[in-house]
Amino acid sequence: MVRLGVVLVCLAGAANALPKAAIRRQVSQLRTSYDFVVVGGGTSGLTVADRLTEAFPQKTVLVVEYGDIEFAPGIFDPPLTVWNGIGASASYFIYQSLPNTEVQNKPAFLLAGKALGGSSAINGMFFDRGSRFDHDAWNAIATSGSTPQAEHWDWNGIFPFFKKSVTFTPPTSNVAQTYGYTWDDSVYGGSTPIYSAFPPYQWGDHSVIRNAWKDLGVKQTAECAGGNKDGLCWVPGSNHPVTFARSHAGLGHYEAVNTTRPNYDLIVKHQVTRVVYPNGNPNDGPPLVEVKSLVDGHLFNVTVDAEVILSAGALSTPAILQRSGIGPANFLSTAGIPLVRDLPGVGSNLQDHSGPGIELNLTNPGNLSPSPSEMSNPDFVADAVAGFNSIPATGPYTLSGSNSAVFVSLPNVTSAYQTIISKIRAQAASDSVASSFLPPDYRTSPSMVRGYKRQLSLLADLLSNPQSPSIEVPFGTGTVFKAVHLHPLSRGTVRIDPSSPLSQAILDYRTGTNPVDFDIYLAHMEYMRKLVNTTTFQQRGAVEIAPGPATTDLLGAVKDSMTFSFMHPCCTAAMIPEDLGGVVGTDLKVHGTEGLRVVDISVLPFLPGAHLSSTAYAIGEKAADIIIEELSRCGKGKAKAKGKGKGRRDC
Ligand SMILES: Cc1cc2nc3c(=O)[nH]c(=O)nc-3n(C[C@H](O)[C@H](O)[C@H](O)COP(=O)(O)OP(=O)(O)OC[C@H]3O[C@@H](n4cnc5c(N)ncnc54)[C@H](O)[C@@H]3O)c2cc1C
Ligand SMILES: *[C@@H]1O[C@H](CO)[C@@H](O)[C@H](O)[C@H]1NC(C)=O
Ligand SMILES: *[C@@H]1O[C@H](CO)[C@@H](O)[C@H](O)[C@H]1NC(C)=O
Ligand SMILES: *[C@@H]1O[C@H](CO)[C@@H](O)[C@H](O)[C@H]1NC(C)=O
Ligand SMILES: *[C@@H]1O[C@H](CO)[C@@H](O)[C@H](O)[C@H]1NC(C)=O
Ligand SMILES: CC(=O)N[C@H]1CO[C@H](CO)[C@@H](O)[C@@H]1O
Repeated sequence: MVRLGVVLVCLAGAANALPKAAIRRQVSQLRTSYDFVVVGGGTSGLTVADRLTEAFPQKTVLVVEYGDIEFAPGIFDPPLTVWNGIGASASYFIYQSLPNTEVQNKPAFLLAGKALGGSSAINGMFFDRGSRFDHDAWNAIATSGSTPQAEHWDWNGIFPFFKKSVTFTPPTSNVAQTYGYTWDDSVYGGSTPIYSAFPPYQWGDHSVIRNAWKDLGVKQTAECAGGNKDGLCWVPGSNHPVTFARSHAGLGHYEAVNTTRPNYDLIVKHQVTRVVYPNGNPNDGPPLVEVKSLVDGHLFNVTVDAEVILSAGALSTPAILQRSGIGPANFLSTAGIPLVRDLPGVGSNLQDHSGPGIELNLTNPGNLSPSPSEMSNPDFVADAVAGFNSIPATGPYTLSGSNSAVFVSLPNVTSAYQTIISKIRAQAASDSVASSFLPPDYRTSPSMVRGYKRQLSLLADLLSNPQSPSIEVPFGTGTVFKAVHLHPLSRGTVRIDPSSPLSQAILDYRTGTNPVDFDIYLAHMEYMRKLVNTTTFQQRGAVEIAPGPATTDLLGAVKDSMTFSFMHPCCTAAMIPEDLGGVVGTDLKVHGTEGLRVVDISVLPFLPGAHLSSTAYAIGEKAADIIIEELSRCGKGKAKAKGKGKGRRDC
C-alpha cells in the first residue's frame, strides 16, 4: 500500500552503493545488429535476457532500458524510521488515471519501476504466488480458441518455472520457532541469484493479528506457494537471506552475470519509441527497433536478426505496440497512426487489484512490544541500523513490510455467494449485458465481447470454488486492513495520448463499471469487519474507527475507502486467442506478426490471486525456455516459427 504525497527521501551517498554492473551506455559502442532486442530491463525482461545470453553464447542480446542503473534500497531500509509504503526508492513512473465515474470520480494513483530491474527494484517485496486454480483458468482461456496451442500455462506448466526463478533460503530453526514460520522446501529449488527469505524479526502485534484471524476460523496453510493458498499464509520477502537487502532483477539477472557474458549488452536512459516493419508488412519480420536517447533526444534504429521481445511492463508495452500501428484500428486512426495490424486487445483488458479498507483501534492494547513507535527513539534506531549492517543482518530493518496475508474464497466469505455467482453467469450468457460493461470503443468488437464473456464464465468458476481465494488481507503491524479484490470483473484501458504519443499513456481504470464488483467489495468488507468482534481483539478493547460501528451506508464506506491500485496493473497484451480479443499466443508471439513477442506481466489474461513479481519472473523463465527450445530445434538462422497447424512447437 502506498501513500502518495509522502516526501521522498533522497539518499545522500546512495551512489556509493551502486551495484557494480558495467554497461555499454554509449550508442557508439552498440553493434551494427543484434540477434535479440529486449525492450525494457525489468523483472521479466532481464530474466529472459539472462537466459538467452547464457544458452547462446554466440548470439547477441541488447536490452534497452528507459531508466538508469540506480541504488535500489528495500522498502524499509535505513534511514527511514517510518514505513511509508514506497521506501527511499530508485526512480519510478507516477501515473494518475482518469476519474473513476463509479467511485466518486476519484482517480487511481500508481507507480511503475523506471530503473534497471524495473518494478522489482521498487516494489513492496511481498513474494507470493497465485493459486493453481488461477493458472488453470489462465490456460483455459489461452487455449480455448480454434487454433491448437503448443504451450501450457496451467499450474503444472508454470510451476517448474516458479521453482527455477528463485532461491529460497529457510530461516534458522530458532527464527522459525520464534515467529512460527512454516514452509515447504519442495516448492522451491532454484539456484538463480534471485532471493527470497523470512526476516529474523516481526513487530509484537503481528502474532495478535494472526490469532484474530484464527478466531474467525481461517485455516493455517503451511506453504502457500505450492498451488494451494487458501488460508492464513506466511509470505517470504524479496530479500537476500544474509544481508536482507532487496533482491531484484537488476542484480540477479544482470549484475550477477555481466562479466561472464560478452554477448549481453545493455543501454540505459533510452526509450523505445516503436518497432518498425520496414515494408509495412508485419509478416515480414523481425521489425527494427526505433530508440530515442533520453539524454540528447537522438533517434536511431537498431537492426534485429532473430526477434524483438517487448518487456516494458503492462503500461508501456501496449503503448509501444500502439505507436507501432499494432492495436485497435479505430483508436489508431483517430490517433493518426498508420495501421500495421488491427488487434483490438492491445491496451484493453486493463485490470488491477483494488479494494476498501477498515481501521480498528485497540483501546486496551496490553504489551505489544516491540512496536514501530519505538523507531522514534534514537537509541532504538541506532541499534536497528547496526543490526541491519551486521552479517547476518538482524532487527527491524530486515522487515520489508508484510510477511502475512489471509486468502479466503467467496463461499467462505459470504453465504450469499451464489447470488453473486448467478449474476456473473447471467452476464456471461448475454452479449448485450456483457458488452454494456466494456469501454464504448470496444463494445463493437465481436471478438472482444466473446472474450469478455469467456473471462466472466471462468471467473464465475474461480469465484465459486471454495479453495480459490477471492479476498486477500495482507498484514504486518497496525490495525488498518485492506480487503484486496483478487479477481475484478471490470475492465479498463491503456491508450497513448494522441497529442503526445511518447509521454506516459492515458489510463482509464473504470473501477466498478461491472456492478458485481461492488457486491464483492461489500461482501469482503463485511467479512473483514468481523475481525473487531474476535475474542483476541475484544480482549484488547478493539473498536472500529472506520467506517465506524454506526455506519449504515456500507457501499458509501466502500467507495470512501477505496484503494484503486495495489500497483498490479496487468493484462493489456493478454494471452488470449485472437478470435477472443487477445494479443499473444501461448508462445508469446503477437498475433499476426513475425519476430515479435511480449514477455512481461501484460500477457496475463486476468489477475491471479497474488502480487505479481514472482509471476513476472516465472513468465520470463518460461518464455526463455520456449524461445531457446524453438531456436535450438529450428536451426541456425532465425527463430521464425513457420508452423501453421501446430501441435507441438513446429518451426
Ligand atoms: C510500487 C509497487 C509495489 C509493488 N509491490 C509488489 C509486491 O510487494 N510484491 C509483488 O510481487 N509485486 C509487487 N508489485 C508488482 C510487480 O513488481 C510488477 O507487477 C512486476 O515487477 C512487473 O514486471 P514486468 O517485467 O512486467 O515490468 P517491470 O518490472 O515494471 O519492467 C518494465 C521495464 O521497462 C522499462 N520501460 C518502460 N517503457 C520503456 C520504453 N519505452 N523503452 C525502454 N524501456 C522501457 C521500465 O523502465 C522498466 O524497467 C509492485 C509494483 C509497484 C510499482
Ligand atoms: C472454508 O470453509 C471450509 C468449510 O467450513 C473449511 O474447511 C476451510 O478450512 C475454510 N477455508 C479457509 C481458508 O479458512
Ligand atoms: C527507422 O527505419 C524506418 C524504416 O526503414 C524508417 O522509416 C525510420 O525513419 C527509421 N528511423 C530512424 C530514426 O532512422
Ligand atoms: C485508541 O484508543 C486509545 C485508548 O482509548 C485512545 O487514547 C486513542 O486516541 C485511540 N485512537 C484513535 C485513533 O481513536
Ligand atoms: C460485533 O458485535 C456486536 C455485539 O454483538 C454487534 O452489534 C455488531 O454488529 C458486531 N459487529 C460486526 C462487524 O460483526
Ligand atoms: C558487455 C558489458 O557491458 N560488459 C561489462 C560487464 O562488466 C565489466 C566489469 O564490471 C565491464 O568491464 C564490461 O564492459
